[in-house]
Amino acid sequence: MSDDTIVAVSTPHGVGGVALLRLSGAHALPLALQHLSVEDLPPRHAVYCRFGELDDIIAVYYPRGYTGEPTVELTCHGSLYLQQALVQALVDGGARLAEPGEFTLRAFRHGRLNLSQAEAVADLIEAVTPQQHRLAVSQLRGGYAQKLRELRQQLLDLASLLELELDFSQEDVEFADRTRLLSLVEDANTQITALRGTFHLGNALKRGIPTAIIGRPNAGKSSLLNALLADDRAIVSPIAGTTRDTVEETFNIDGYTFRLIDTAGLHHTDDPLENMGIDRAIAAAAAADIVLYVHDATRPLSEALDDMQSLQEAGVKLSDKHLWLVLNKTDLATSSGEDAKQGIAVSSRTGAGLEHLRKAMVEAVGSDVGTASQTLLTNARHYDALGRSNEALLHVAQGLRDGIPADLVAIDLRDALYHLGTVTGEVTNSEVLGNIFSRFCIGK
Ligand SMILES: Nc1nc2c(ncn2[C@@H]2O[C@H](COP(=O)(O)OP(=O)(O)OP(=O)(O)O)[C@@H](O)[C@H]2O)c(=O)[nH]1
Ligand SMILES: [Mg+2]
Repeated sequence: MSDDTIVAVSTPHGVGGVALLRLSGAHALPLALQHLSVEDLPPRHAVYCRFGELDDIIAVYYPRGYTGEPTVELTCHGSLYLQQALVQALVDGGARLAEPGEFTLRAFRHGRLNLSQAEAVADLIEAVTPQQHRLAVSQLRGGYAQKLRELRQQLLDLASLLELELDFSQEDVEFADRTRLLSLVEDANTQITALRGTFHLGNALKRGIPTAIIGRPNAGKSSLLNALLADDRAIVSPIAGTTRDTVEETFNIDGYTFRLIDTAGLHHTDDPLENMGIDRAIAAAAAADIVLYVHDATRPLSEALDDMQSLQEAGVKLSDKHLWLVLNKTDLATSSGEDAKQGIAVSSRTGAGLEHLRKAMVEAVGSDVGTASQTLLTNARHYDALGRSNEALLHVAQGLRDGIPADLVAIDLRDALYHLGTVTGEVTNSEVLGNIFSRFCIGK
């Protein structure tokens, strides 16, 4: 591990009222003092002083800062010139420019954060909605990491007992209670499966709830997209078949992010290009959590019902989704009372009914979140690692039931422990660390 002292600007790149430079490492304090108009910096006190001839600044020294190392934070005026000049002066004095995420990497190496918490820091910085923020904070506060660590420890104890038996292989002893091991493995698997089950929702909340807008050509799908976004995002025209490819855009309502996907109109055609678009529309509906089926209210409702039927036949499980029939163009046609009961009546042109639709979308997600467990898995790397450990544990359980030799069971158990450990960072390798910390910006 390097004991370099690293430096970077931690505020966003650009001009600001002020900018914050962070200097971290064994020599942070003497390196900073080389340039400051004061003799010393008392720990954790804001000191107003001069940085060379460059600027009047505020300096704060932390014996154990965010990184777990001596850290000096310098707040200067926010011009790009000053930011550059201060960093350069510190580099000339012996500091090194920090790599992306290196401050957080050091925090992890010094045990200030576990790996899933370090990842949560990245999520926290990226959060733009209250929901994304809440998820990141829950992970940062420990979330499921603690639970996984306990689970891993119990399994680790049993793995050690199992491996001890191998040293006595001549003597036919069993240190590890097989019944207890099996029930622990099964319990671990249940917990891991439950946690993995929250990933779909967790990920949707983080990246935007996939919401497909489908329907016949000219029904007003693109108009609805534009109306919901309050933006001219997609081309709208009276020509049927205007939208050929899928058009995606995210927007936020009440703290939730939705990923709206406008699609090509569903109909039978020989045009290969149009058919490609229709295939994409069906795929979008299949992958969506919410499907808005847009129906032109001036047309017979049977068209919509036929389409739902075709979608089911194409393998889209509509029953798994929040599916709404959106009766559009109600400014032209007052749909019969019966029709209106079956769907949400809107007009993309006048905006009528859109508020009702937005509310329904938020309520649907809210109810999903309400029924989900407290901790939601939002991290694809964790999802993958837990899947691998799940698989290995299934082998362990099977092996125990079949009474296969301890050394074989131990191999699967070690495999499961390895993957569990990668989530919280008890097990690391440089590839995993590289992937995680390269997501950060410089200065974090
Ligand atoms: N009066 C009225 N016209 C609408 C409404 N919504 C859409 N239209 C019109 O209907 C026509 C088709 O609208 P689009 O949004 O392009 O329809 P689409 O479903 O995306 O059509 P394709 O991309 O061809 O599948 C346009 O001329 C729109 O102006 C509405 O609520 N009221
Ligand atoms: Mg369109």
